[in-house]
Amino acid sequence: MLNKELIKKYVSISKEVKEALDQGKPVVALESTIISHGMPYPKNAQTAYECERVVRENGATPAIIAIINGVLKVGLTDEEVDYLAKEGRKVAKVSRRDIAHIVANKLNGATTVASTMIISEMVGIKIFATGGIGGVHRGAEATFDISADLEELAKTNVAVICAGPKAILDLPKTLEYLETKGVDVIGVGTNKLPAFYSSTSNYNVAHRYDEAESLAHMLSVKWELGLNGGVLINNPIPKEYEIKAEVIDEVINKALAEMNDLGIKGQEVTPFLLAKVVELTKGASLEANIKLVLNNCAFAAKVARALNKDK
Ligand code: PSU
Ligand code: MN
Repeated sequence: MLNKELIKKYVSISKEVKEALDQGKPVVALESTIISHGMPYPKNAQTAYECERVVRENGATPAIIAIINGVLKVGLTDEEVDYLAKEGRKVAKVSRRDIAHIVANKLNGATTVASTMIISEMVGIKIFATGGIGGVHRGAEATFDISADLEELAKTNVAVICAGPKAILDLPKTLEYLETKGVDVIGVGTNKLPAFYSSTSNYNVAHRYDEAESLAHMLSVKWELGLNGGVLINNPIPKEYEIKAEVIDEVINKALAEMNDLGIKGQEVTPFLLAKVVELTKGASLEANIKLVLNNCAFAAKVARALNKDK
């Protein structure tokens, strides 16, 4: 955590989140790249509000994180959410490497999983819900495209609840990377790694947990033992909303081929592929994405509550 002086200097925590943190109540962090770069307007704004509602409904306080005019914001106003949603991909996508630049120059930025974890840790938030994380991209042996999210999971003490790495990535390579870095990969109610749009895949998670309570207890033990780093908690999309692997794989292969033809690289890769998959599925992937994020928000709130009780 940052000390009080530095929090004052760089961070602005909303009244609701500050009260919850001061009183030791459960808080769930939410990222903002998913708003600006992960979904189109106006579904992105609606989904952000829904996420906040679902976290509250499940007994925790939501804290959407972003950088506004160079200030690290924890808990956004509706106007700030609307701004990030409307501006979309014009807002800078901020990962670890970009934070100092955006803050020093008083700019705006949407935070990725990596930077949302960093800012969560600065203020003492342990639980973070999102849709999907970045990982090792297909073809990484040639491009070296490995998301900074994985490195962050290796060192920052925040548990990330997602629906699994999506099939735009190389799943087995992502798992190998996480294993090397000492990141536990949990399946919620499953031994198989969920694959974002699909509830399952052919790959095994490291450990399975069926309840928020036992999972929260494991997190307490990990951090009490000084085993720094995050945990990747993979919560499968509910079956009624999933898109079968065979269907989504074909779409992803088309999107990847188009990406390679256009020569898209670096930070643009993930937003391009997400938007392309939405277009090719005529919006079906977006609906699945929204459902799985809300499902993760509900589970994250339960884990945050259980973690507070376990202390
Ligand atoms: N996966 C999704 N939706 C998203 C992202 C990933 O299903 O919006 C975003 C997250 O913010 C994640 C980032 O941290 O993309 C990863 O980008 P990159 O692969 O460039 O590290
Ligand atoms: Mn990348």
